[in-house]
Amino acid sequence: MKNVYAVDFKANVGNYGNLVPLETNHTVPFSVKRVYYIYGVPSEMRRGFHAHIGLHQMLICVHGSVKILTKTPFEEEIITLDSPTTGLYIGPMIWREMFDFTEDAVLLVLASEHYNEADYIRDYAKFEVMAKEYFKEAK
Ligand code: T46
Repeated sequence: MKNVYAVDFKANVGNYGNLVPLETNHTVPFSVKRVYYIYGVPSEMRRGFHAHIGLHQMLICVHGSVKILTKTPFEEEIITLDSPTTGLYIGPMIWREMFDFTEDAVLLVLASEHYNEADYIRDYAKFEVMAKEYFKEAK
């Protein structure tokens, strides 16, 4: 779907273990200004429920698994992230919800900007109006 896609990262696999390099403006399609990770999420908990106005992010479940719902007013998708070699790029104006975290899940996120609450759209009705306009113009 628009502004969302999965990326396969190449792992250096050796008998001494595996290594996955991530390079900004290359395998990660933006410059990274912030990194955070989410873990210890109870299995019945759902997080997210927002979109971003301008932020670009790459989500990687480096341990365990989690499902990610991405949504615009026109389409929606659910992807399971369960590999440290898979990234999910999420660009601007995408509603996201994260759920079904396994107990051992660690969701690593690379972000293009520093934390800024003003970039969040946390009201779905407001998101729908803004996203309809955004995707009409982005056609
Ligand atoms: C996103 C999904 C995938 C900070 O202080 N700094 C930060 O960099 C972040 C990301 C959050 N916070 C604070 C703000 C809240 O008080 O941490 C608390 C939890 O954040 P939030 O409820 O936004 O967490 P999620 O899991 O719903 O969403 C997060 C990101 O905020 C969001 O950008 O796309 O993960």
